[in-house]
Amino acid sequence: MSAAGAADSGYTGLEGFVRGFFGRPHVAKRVVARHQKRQENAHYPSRETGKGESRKLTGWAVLQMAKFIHTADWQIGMKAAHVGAAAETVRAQRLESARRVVQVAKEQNVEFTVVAGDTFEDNAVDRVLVQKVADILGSFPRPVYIIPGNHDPLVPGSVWNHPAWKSHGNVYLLAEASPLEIDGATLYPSPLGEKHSLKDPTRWMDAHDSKRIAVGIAHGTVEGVSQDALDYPIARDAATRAGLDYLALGHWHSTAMFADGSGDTRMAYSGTHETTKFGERDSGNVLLVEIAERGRPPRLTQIPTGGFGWESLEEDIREPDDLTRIREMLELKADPHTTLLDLRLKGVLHQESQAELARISEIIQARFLYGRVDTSGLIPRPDDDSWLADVPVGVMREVARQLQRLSDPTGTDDRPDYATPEVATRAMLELYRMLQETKR
Ligand SMILES: [Mn+2]
Repeated sequence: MSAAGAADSGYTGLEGFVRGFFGRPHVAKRVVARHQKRQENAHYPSRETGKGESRKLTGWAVLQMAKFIHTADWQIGMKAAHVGAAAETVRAQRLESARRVVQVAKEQNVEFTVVAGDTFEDNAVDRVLVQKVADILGSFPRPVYIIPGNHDPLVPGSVWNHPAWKSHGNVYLLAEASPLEIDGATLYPSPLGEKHSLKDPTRWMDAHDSKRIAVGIAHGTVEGVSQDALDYPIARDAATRAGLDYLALGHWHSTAMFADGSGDTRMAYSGTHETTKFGERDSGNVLLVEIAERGRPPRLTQIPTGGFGWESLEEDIREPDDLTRIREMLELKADPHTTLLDLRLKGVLHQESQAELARISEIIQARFLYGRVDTSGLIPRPDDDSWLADVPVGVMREVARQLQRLSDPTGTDDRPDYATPEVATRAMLELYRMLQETKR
């Protein structure tokens, strides 16, 4: 692209002005072309330009690039039965975080927002929720582009047939797998029409000849993500293969970015905007996507939107002190009222620790949004040494007998330096725990 040429001379009016501003003729031409196109298309989703010449100039400058929020997997209407009495709060929070996504989009002053599938848990969700989601998306002053995912596929009677989607002029359901020119970019959406498929939803996308910024939107599983069965498989090089500047993905709940051979990241999962369960790492985010111009690698910024923290803790109990340490740690936790806790204890439970265990349970129930304590991995410490009689004869029995002898603080004969009564007692309890586990 040469900057000079016969066509560059004699600019007049708008084009000359823009050219002067940018100092780059090809950019000026593009900006003007887009501006004119916008004038021609009354239905074209347009940006608020504000008042005054300088605001308008800002608007033109922004036209060279695409800046948008990528979100997915809101799973509105999720039952959340796994968190018992907290389920209602957890469900409400998914809407609250959806409002936060719109807030982030406003704060970042993005051109548009993309929802890459599974906005709803399924097509049977309460229609009041459909209206609520439409209203939340409608509160964003610029376009929102949505594709149906495998949870809410585009089928007769789906959530997408609801009149709520006519409530707001800025919300666009992308129902066709074909390129769509929008302000500043061309979208390549891949709406889903069934729950499962072995087809790569990005296969049809081809933006190689496009002069405009090309953004794909798809829902499926990128090759290499662990899964039980193939489900809407997406090639790992899908974005590069299709000539896209960026491929916005949905389906997996953790934020994940996929770099191509040259180290540029042109495809990513935004992850769910609000964590859905324990063990879902790096979720509760949206991605801010900024593409400076066609061909340039996008700049991705992960922005947290989640309201609740889901913490999984697994703790080994060896001494009564261990439970005290855990209680103190829980008492110091910041924001327990927005934290869901999954505490798994394993090891040996000493008789004198019952009270501490009860305290832990009380603190969790009183302060945390939700908590569960799994004590099935705790084995009560034996009352006496009668269990030793059950130890299989042989090496095990010999080890148990030696440990029993060394755990007696009054016995001092031929004790190695490291084998203090405490160490021997711990080892004996460990042996006891292992034997109890093999009996289960
Ligand atoms: Mn999905």
